[in-house]
Amino acid sequence: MQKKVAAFHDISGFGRCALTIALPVLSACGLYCCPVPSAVLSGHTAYPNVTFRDLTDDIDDFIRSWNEIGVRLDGVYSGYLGSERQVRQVRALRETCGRPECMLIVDPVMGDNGKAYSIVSNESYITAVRSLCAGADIITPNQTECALLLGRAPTQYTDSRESALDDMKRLVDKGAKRVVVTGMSEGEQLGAGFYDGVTGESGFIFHRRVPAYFPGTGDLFTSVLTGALLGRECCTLASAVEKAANFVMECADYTMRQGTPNLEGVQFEKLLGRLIPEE
Ligand code: PXL
Repeated sequence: MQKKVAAFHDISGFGRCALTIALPVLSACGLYCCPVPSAVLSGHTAYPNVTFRDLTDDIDDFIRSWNEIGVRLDGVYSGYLGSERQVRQVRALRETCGRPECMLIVDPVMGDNGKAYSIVSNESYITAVRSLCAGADIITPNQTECALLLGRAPTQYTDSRESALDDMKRLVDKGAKRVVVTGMSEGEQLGAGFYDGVTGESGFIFHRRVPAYFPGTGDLFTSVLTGALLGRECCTLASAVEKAANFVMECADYTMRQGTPNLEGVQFEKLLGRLIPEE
């Protein structure tokens, strides 16, 4: 049976991120991706003066309608959330429309490169995201978000494996079952660490650093990770992290060679075929 995963993210008209990445990527991985649009923007927030329409008021009815239709989900994957109430709606979606084994994958989108996004303007938003992460099967913070989740300043992180593993264990102690930390640097390499609080397995995956910054790579990473874990070939956390990290690196490398503006995000379209599972 094909698995169904709800993608609870915004839709931004320009600049690849959120739903414009999650939908094609999860489909390529063979999943039926059902979007829950948290907000509609004209572009992602790295562009100036974008329009933003918050859809929080629609989501309770959206969930009620899915329940009536009989939607039963194998996964709920949340990313950029436009309001504190939406953080609670993610949990309500899983409780209402999830199968008992429904996997909750939370990307606690709150910032990058030591800076918090403007949505993280108050402590109660961070508190709500922490509580969502505490009930998640997998969380995928970058280093900045990891610091915010643990109550530190967004700049307070180091790239040492020891401190990253320590942070991941602390996030598991707070309730998340598995943690993947992205955006780690090691010499000339970039990579991710993972800690599985269920099996105790941990590790780090590093690859060549593409010397450019593109928005939306966190969304691409977690979409591929979700697709790998819930897709037909259903792999281990280590191999899912490796697949996601390599795919993001390949897309960034391809985009740099094409020379398109970094703010448009990475060109993943022509590489999507690599994600399609064999029949
Ligand atoms: O990539 C995360 C993201 C998602 N959605 C919106 C964003 C961002 C990051 O800036 O602005 C609207």
